[in-house]
Amino acid sequence: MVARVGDPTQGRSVTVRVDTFGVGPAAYVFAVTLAVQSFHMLEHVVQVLQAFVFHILPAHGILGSIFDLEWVHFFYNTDLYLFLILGAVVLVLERRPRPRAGWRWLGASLAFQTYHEIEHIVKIAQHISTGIDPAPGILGHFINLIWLHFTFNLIITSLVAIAFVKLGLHHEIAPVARLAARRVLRPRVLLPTSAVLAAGLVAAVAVTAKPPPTRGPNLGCADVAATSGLNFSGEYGPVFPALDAMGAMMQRDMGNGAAVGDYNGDGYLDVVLLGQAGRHTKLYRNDPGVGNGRHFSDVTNAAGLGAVTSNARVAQFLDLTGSGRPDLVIAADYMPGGPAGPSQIFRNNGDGTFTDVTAGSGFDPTGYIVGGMTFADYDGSGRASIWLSYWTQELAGDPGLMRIQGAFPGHNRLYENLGDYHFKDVTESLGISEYHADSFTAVFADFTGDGLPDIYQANDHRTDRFYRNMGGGQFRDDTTAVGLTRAGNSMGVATTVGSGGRLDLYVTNITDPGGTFGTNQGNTFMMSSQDAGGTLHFTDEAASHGIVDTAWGWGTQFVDMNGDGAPDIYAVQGMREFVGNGSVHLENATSSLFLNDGSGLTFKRSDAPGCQVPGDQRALVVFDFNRDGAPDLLISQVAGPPILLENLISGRNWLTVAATGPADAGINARITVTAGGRSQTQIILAGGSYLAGPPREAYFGLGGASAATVKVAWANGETSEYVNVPAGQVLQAKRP
Ligand SMILES: [Ca+2]
Ligand SMILES: [Ca+2]
Ligand SMILES: [Ca+2]
Ligand SMILES: [Ca+2]
Repeated sequence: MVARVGDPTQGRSVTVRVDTFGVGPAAYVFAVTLAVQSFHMLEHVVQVLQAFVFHILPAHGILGSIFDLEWVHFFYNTDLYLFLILGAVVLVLERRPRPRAGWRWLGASLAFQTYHEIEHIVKIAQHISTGIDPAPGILGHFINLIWLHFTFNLIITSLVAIAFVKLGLHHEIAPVARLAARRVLRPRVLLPTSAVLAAGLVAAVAVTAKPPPTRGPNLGCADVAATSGLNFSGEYGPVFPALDAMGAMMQRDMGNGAAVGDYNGDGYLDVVLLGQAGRHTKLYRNDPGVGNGRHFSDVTNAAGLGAVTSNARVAQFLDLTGSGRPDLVIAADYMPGGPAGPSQIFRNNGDGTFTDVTAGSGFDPTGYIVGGMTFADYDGSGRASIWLSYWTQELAGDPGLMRIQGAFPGHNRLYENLGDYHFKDVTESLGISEYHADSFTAVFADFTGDGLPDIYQANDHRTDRFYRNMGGGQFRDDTTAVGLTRAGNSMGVATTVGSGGRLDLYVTNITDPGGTFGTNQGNTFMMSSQDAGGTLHFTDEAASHGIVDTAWGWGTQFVDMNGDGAPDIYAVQGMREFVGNGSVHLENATSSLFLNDGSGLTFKRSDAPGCQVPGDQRALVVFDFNRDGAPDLLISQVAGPPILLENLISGRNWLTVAATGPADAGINARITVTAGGRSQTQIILAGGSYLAGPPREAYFGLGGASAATVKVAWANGETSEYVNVPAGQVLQAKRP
């Protein structure tokens, strides 16, 4: 029907197409707008329920569980914006009299939604350029994003609804609505419609309310630290008396690590958790538990470790002398006259006890804060030497200087292992200047492919450094040559074997989009390449892989959590005392699990129940504590208990390869497992992550394959091969 309508006071009229009920297009546009926005509002109710009732973070709403959440937000809001503009245009074209109040409410809706749209344009730009999810937009720097989204949408929904009514459009649409209601409310329509809606709601709830993690075919994690006997409480201890308030906070909060190794040779990995000054470092023996479970027994005193009350930062189980038994090396913050004892070396006596052999060993590091400890046979002696790194509170921007005087004493050191528990500080003869800045984790492995382990040193406030092993006990600072130019906040380091068999690095940093803390440059994924002349080069590709943001990141490791043969990434986070209420992003952060899409090009944050957990986390050690093949995660916390995330996935095929041999010959062994037409390579490190003492074994998910071929290229150049190795076991690869 075509009707002539118009404003009689203007003395003119226009033609508007209205339908049989006399309803103009504007009314339909606004009705559809409100319907879509009502669903949008429901999404935000679901998101609030997920976050604050079910404690699922990041809360994804309904469509966000299927699509990229940032794009879902962006499209919803852009749709709403376009609908509102369209509605306003159609209203103008209709030139029918509308109450002024209606136009005012419509104006308010448009103004508010314009700002809302600006926020989402900023958010999507942040998301695209940095990969941050959720990107904070503008106000998200200051207010919890979930409540912000909810409030914005509540306001805009209300404004549009009021405008709809004030414009009188609800009167126009009422006859259609009544007719529709009469048709729909008939039993033969109503019943199936209700059934469909109810099914939809149930489906939405099923998506939202994830069941608690249970053992089964889908990935899930459960913290079993307390129930498995790891009754450790990481408590604050006294700090060095001379420290100012900031220095004291740093020393309290940099974290205390964890180490894993089978000290008693029963095939199960035992755990050392490190304490602060005056608090006990503890050894937990991995014993049989109820059923097929495991139980950690505190054997600290029985093992002769009861007197370890240093401010112990990082430890490793390591066979220093070739006895065939892992000794224990503990690096501690230490200065003569300080509140606690020095770093220590404990000989494994082979009867379940350790003896302190530090005195006269030459292992006498002083300084604080110990930021990392790693081992490698750098000089072909057949023994693993010790690289120690120190964080010295050097905050001034001064990248040109090699020698920098920080507020704390200490500099990075190399202790050569002379055998028989004797060491020599050879730092000054390495050919690289003593580096004195803010060093954290180091990786001591062969990056260049010449068989000589090099050193990648992650640094806070300055560029990471790369020391190339030139042979003959000499290193060369190739930092600039390999392209390390960024001064960020590097802390933890994970390694993976990338293209060409070279090591790539994932380095955790501080990501705080509000800019309050750290440089906010995000994590780096340093992909290595090598030119024809063998020159190594690193390029950061974190953004394109979707792995920039793990909040205030610390320990990290590549680990195939879902057993599909593609290495995933786990990273822990925290800095609670220092952050306080200063950053919504950091306060709400959890640990991160990024699942590999199988190509290695894209990682997507996992929403597997129980696998991403809150806390004030520091060290991460990956190990299979219960020998079901699925790697589990040990996480130390500051001023809190450890977390032991048991990997609950079952029904997958796994193979564990333990690399052993005289004097921990497995360090830097390159293990390649081929199964089902797919090859995976891992390198055994004695270091990496952050404040971590990892076991000398690697965990391989075999997907559907039931057997594998295993090749081991040992650090000394020898090789071993094992064919037709059935899945579901620990292969003890021993260097010949
Ligand atoms: Ca054991
Ligand atoms: Ca090398
Ligand atoms: Ca995987
Ligand atoms: Ca396990």
